[in-house]
Amino acid sequence: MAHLRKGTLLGMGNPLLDISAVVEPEYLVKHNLGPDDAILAEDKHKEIFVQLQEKYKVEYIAGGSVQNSLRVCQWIINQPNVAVFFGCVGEEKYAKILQEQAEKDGVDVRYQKRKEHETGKCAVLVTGKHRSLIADLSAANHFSEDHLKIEENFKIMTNADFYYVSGFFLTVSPPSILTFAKTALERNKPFIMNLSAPFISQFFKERLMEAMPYIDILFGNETEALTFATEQNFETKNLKEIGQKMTKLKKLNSNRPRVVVLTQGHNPVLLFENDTIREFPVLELKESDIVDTNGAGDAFVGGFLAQLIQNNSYEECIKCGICAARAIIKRSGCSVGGDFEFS
Ligand code: 26A
Repeated sequence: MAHLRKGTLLGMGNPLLDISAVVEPEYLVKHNLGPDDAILAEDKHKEIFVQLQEKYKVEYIAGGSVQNSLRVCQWIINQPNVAVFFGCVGEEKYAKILQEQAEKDGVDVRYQKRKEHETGKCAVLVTGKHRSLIADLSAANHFSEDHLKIEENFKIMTNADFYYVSGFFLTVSPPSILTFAKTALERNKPFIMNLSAPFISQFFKERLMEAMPYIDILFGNETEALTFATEQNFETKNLKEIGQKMTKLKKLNSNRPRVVVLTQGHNPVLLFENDTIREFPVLELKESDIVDTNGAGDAFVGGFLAQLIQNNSYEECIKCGICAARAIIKRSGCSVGGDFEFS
């Protein structure tokens, strides 16, 4: 593999500690949760965090969508500090655990720290192949744009070649996202985003559409794409039409077309570029190989980015994304380690 420069890829998002447990489907019903939700915790969800730790066998795993993707990307390229991460944590032991984990996996972590807030956490309720995510952002929600103005961070930001932010982060700091987006545009570098969850397209629509003209590469899964289409009055439920319409939304950097990548579980991944649609098959995993699907989407992005930052073709990016997602589904949460086999 070619040598990659440190700081090539810069990501920004919510660093979260995942508290994961297998629960019975009735537990989801009781709390009015869907099997594949990804939501922000409200007061009524606070008891879930207590109950999980008291009544279930929990695992504590480094999480947070963008941080997961960067850890997977680092795992694949296997050269430390090519990916840098910005996000906000507290100052207790959970912040240390997250930082140590991400650094062990090779990510150059540059956290903003807020000692008056706890590090964010995410309840991961696993039922069979499904996982329901309830995020209590806490410190992550207090990320501020000041972090990007610190000289060292500013240097990192103005030297990166690829910029990646989750849609989730639209709930936290839209000004920071726009700063990333504008920096990418000025420097003619790809600005990459993820729809992250249906609630982003529903309840953070204006913020999402403010970022949209800057987006060079957009990721989403089928439910996120369908929700986006409904919210934008696309008047179609056909994923192929939706993806094409997404590529045609206003775009500021005319040097390259917007590329849209839509995943749909074990159905083919769709790649939209100019007026072409390409489909990439996904081999369904054996039931017995599935541990949990927590982090599968993030791993897909991590695998994709690992090839993209080496300037490999989109075909290669998607194949590596599929391979990374498969590997993560066979493990608990988004945990990396050992050799990555790209076949
Ligand atoms: C703002 N929200 C809801 C979130 C998240 C999130 N990461 C950032 N912001 N909700 C869940 N996650 C993370 O998604 C991963 C699985 O894709 C979880 O921490 C989990 O590791």
